[in-house]
Amino acid sequence: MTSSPASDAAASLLADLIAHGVRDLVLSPGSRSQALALAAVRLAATGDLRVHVRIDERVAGFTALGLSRETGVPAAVVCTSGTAAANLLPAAMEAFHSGVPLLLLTADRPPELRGIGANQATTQPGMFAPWAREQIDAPVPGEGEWTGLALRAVEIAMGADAPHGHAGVAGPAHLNLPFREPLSGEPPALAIAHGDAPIPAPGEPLLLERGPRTVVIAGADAGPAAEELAHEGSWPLIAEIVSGARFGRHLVHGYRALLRRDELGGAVERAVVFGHPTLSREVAALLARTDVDVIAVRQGGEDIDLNHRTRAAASVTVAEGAPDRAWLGTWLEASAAEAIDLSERAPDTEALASTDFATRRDAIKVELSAVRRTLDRQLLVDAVWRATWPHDRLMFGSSRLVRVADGVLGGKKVPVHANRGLAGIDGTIATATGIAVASQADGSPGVTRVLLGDLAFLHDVGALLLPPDETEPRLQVIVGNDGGGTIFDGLEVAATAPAADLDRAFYTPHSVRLEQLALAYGWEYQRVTTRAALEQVLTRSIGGRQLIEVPLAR
Ligand SMILES: Cc1ncc(C[n+]2csc(CCOP(=O)(O)OP(=O)(O)O)c2C)c(N)n1
Ligand SMILES: [Mg+2]
Repeated sequence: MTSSPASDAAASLLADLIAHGVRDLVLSPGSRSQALALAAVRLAATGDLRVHVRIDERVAGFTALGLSRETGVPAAVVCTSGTAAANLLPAAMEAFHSGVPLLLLTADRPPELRGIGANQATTQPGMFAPWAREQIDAPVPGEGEWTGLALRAVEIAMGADAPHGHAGVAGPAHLNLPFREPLSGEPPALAIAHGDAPIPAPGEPLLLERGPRTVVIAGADAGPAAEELAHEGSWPLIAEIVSGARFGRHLVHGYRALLRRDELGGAVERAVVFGHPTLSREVAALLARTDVDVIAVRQGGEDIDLNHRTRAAASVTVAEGAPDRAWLGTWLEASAAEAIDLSERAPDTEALASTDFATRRDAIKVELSAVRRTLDRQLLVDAVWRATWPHDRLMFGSSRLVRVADGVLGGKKVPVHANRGLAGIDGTIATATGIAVASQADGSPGVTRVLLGDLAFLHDVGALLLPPDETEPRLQVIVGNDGGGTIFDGLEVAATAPAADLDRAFYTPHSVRLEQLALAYGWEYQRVTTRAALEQVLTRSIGGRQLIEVPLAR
């Protein structure tokens, strides 16, 4: 075999990516990208890279997004030219808006084959332009150097040079890589130096004076920093279920109702926002108020500025001084009254063991009805929340369940993920497989649970296809199946559309047999209708992939 500039350049590029912290690469098959694919598989065999193969590039893109979400380091995704590359767009958009690092490596035809009707050739340079932090159309191997490309791409993906106040905000970077024949050849010898991804220095923290009546708001991907600030400032914490900050003593229950009250939400003078709030119109309304001083500690690619005078900050600290205990107290008192307890009462063991027949019979009846209680959305999200622990991961789809969970669940320090950058119903399962694989890579015993609706599930059904020779993700996909998109029943359209039109164009009914899908793709399947059965399924130790279907009333 003779050597090829394509293989040499591809192998050095991947070695450089590894040297700059990249650990995961998702690969979709194709001819033009063969040099990259062969180098990747070789690096996987030596343990230098984790390679995940997915035939559908949309699935590949979201899988990479999930890997990046979980590791905080950009995963690379490699595909061939043409529509293959276009399928990476949804994940690229989501990564940009949620501030997740991602490397898009698209193979391309060399320049002389572009724009002349050559097979599988289109305009790829700049194709992710509004969402890629930077795009580089590399020279053809042998004609120009690829040295420096890897470092540049990783730095950009990690948030270097991000515009106006976004230093440290991660996002996608696009390398368009043209290859000329021979597309592969003798694999070059490589020395791999493992390194860490360059983390850009954050900007100066903004000092928050004490005084204004303040709330801390944690939107999607806010992380523990929001809880820390609430603690430091003695301020109430409004934390969405997807924030990763729904815990701690300052957490407020039933925040939507509280924000509507004059003496609480109405009295707010300052709001410090972490992450990207998307789940309630009450928070959006607060952030749109021009009489509220809004400070956004943003972690995604677009500034929050709903009141057109929001200040962006890389981080914040609190000035010395006495906390406003009365303000915090009013919130926590109102919050306590809003807390919801969905747990079953503990069984009455005394009555169950009673020697009096009637007492025992009544106690058994109570127990049986509790065990047989059919599941509704609240009980479903509660059971999943209770079954999930810090070593687990929980991913929400953009179905109704995330809103129900946001409304009723209490505080718990659990790592939560959701694609709330654009709140798409696409890519949920693929993202979760990436999260699962990354979270268990270090031998961690946790389970990744995905809670989503039936349409979100069906949208990403292709993500059930996993290669037989890769590490099995420990994954429970829990589908609340209400036969279509019932979110629309509660939206404006339900009031304007005739019932039949609402059904056909929005609810979009289906009668897909999820069990058969699960079995076709080699997943274990369970259908559960009662709380007791669900608890049992959730807490049983699992070895691999499970689909859990929970029928829900429309
Ligand atoms: C990619 C994409 N397409 C369309 C939408 C609009 N959309 C939002 S929710 C939804 C229906 C979700 O249905 P399901 O997952 O069954 O959840 P349910 O509303 O029934 O709880 C749709 C189509 C979207 N958010 N993303
Ligand atoms: Mg549904």
